[in-house]
Amino acid sequence: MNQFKRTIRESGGKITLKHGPAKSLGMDEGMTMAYRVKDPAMLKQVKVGDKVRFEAENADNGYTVTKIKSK
Ligand SMILES: [Cu+2]
Repeated sequence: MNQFKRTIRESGGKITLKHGPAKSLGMDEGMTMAYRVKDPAMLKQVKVGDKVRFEAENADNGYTVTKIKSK
């Protein structure tokens, strides 16, 4: 979990999420990956280790989280 926290702090504007299959994003299997966030303030809405619900889009500059909140 500490490692996850470090990821959020150091990589500026990115968050690493472990998620299940997301067919709408072309991800047929679960994975752990870094996403950009649409607004850096979104990173303050969740804490390391939280279970979250999120929405993401496959944007020109990479997969980007558009909504996120702790469960
Ligand atoms: Cu993914």
